[in-house]
Amino acid sequence: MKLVSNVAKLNGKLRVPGDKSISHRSIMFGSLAKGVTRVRDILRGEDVLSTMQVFRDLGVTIEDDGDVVTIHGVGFNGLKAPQNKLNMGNSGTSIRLISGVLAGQDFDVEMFGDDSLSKRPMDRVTIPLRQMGVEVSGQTERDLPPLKMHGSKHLTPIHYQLPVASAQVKSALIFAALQADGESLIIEKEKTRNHTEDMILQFGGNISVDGKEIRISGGQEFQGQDVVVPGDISSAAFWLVAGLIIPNSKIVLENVGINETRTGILDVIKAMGGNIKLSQIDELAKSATITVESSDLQGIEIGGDIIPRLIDELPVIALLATQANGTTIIRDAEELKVKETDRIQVVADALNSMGANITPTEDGMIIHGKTPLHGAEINTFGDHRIGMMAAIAALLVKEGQVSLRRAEAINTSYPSFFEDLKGLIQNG
Ligand code: SPQ
Repeated sequence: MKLVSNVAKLNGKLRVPGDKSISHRSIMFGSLAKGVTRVRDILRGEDVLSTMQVFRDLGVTIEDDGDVVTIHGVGFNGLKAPQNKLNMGNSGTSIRLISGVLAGQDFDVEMFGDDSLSKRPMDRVTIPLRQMGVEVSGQTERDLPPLKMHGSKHLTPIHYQLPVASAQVKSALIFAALQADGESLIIEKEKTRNHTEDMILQFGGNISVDGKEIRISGGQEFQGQDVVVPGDISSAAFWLVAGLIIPNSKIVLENVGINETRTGILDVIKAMGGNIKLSQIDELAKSATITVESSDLQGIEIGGDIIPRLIDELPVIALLATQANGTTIIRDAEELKVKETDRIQVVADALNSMGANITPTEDGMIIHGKTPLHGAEINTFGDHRIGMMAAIAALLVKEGQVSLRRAEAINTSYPSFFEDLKGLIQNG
């Protein structure tokens, strides 16, 4: 696919699609609750559709009239053994969180995914789940998918210190702990996105969170709820960066989720001197309107406990840094290596092939700023965030053409990405 380049400015107002993490979890909690759950503004990206299909395969009735998704919950005891292997597509969130759900089910399942998911380590969830009494096996010593699993109705509660900062591992263990015989203690390495914990409370359950320590008791029941999904800050990130780096631009993003475990990118933009404003802040819905304008930016150091708060935004933050004054150093982000691609290497290769000056490191990148970008052929390797980062980078290009291979990966999290881009260019 040929990407649009050399745009004069971007201008306009838009609403990004619903938050992917919250959309997945709304289907999971809706299925595990008793009664009906109605979800508005859900993301209809391929990852979330995978989660929806898996719960249908597990015997849950889920209807979608194009506006509201209605889930007829069956409770933890109402899931049925699937007739087929469960297809998780490209979605790490689906396979890891659903492993936690199925840990408490006394039937055989097999879970598989696409070429990218088949390279991602599942041992981070299988090791603690085995300790709880689950039979599970994957490929190689890292337990790559496909995973074969047989859960148990008598799971042992777990006391577990997470060796990685991962909301997916935490959430998988919370789902398993909810079905265990007693209280579990899960201790995070760093605080990560807390949508699972928030949703337990929203669905009428109990969970105690004290800093990085999470206590959760088994045998809880949830009641169906009405859920409204805010816009995804990880999708908004592409427009935030575009508005900052394309001259004479102003972009207004309405109804963006601003849960504090996800807003690291806003802190980074402020620290770099970006012109960014929040308005219409809704404390209850944890959402706001965010406005950005083109800015003169300064390189900074990004590391430590902010990393989990912006982990998915680092590819586009790297692009931002190529246009800042001075050098930006990203560290403590080794988790990027086990995403849909090795995002340290793939981001550095893609942007360097366009003329950037990025040195990949073991746990991040060193990015020298103020580098003009030129045309190149970029491959997403099946990673949606690489595709969208390349499409924003292309907007700056004055010489040559940027073409994108495997652009369809973008449908994973943002099917209307190119329509939204067109709107901002036409108003620009
Ligand atoms: O679902 P998937 O493929 O793992 O999605 C990604 C993404 O970029 O969309 C990561 F590649 O987001 C993860 C995120 O990195 C979604 C997520 C969640 O919803 O719990 C948590 C993070 O992953 P992790 O491994 O840090 O727990």
